[in-house]
Amino acid sequence: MIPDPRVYRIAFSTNVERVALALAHKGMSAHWVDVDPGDRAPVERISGQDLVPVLEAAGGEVISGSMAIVAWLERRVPEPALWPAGAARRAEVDVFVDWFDRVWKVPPNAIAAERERLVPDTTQIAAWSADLAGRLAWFEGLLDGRDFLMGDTLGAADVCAFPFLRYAVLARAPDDADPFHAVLAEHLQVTPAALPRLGDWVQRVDALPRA
Ligand SMILES: N[C@@H](CCC(=O)N[C@@H](CS)C(=O)NCC(=O)O)C(=O)O
Repeated sequence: MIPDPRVYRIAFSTNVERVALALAHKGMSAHWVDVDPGDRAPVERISGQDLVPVLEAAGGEVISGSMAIVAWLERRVPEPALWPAGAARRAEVDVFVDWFDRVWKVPPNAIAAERERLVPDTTQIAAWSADLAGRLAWFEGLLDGRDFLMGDTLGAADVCAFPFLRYAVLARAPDDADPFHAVLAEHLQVTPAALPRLGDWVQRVDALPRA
């Protein structure tokens, strides 16, 4: 086991929740550093960029990017594993993570940005929303015959996707004013009858601990 790292966070952050889930899975905690969303100076000083999460290891190593942090944790604390054994299965999970961050996240980010414009393009928003709705069935498919997205136990794919897909099922915290989360809540609609496995998976992952 390694010493608990220092992790910079802001409240309600989806990407921070990935790290909190992964740390707890490894039986670890964190020395959390709460950052003022309006003053990213401490994050910039330590990592050279202004997004959270940022992990600072006991030895001084600094990692930014939530899934880079989760992969770093996996290398330092291999058990209990978050990636499956075997190069082919591990690569499948890496492909999922890359798709999620580079493709799945595009429409909700685009909708959030469009809503900031003076006159949002509602046709374009509807198209992005349809992309999101259409992809929900893929998660339902991934959960056919297993409890987690890429296997029978919590893995990196679940850690990656849950903090975003949770908004399809779980209510937002009353004091969560993040406009990106409002987009997720509005545009990810899961009726339990239509996507029952996805709904159950959200509840299953939500019941797990966070660091
Ligand atoms: N690719 C980065 C994205 C990090 C990111 O977007 N973090 C958000 C919080 S979830 C952030 O710091 N946003 C800036 C802000 O809210 O002002 C990761 O995976 O960690």
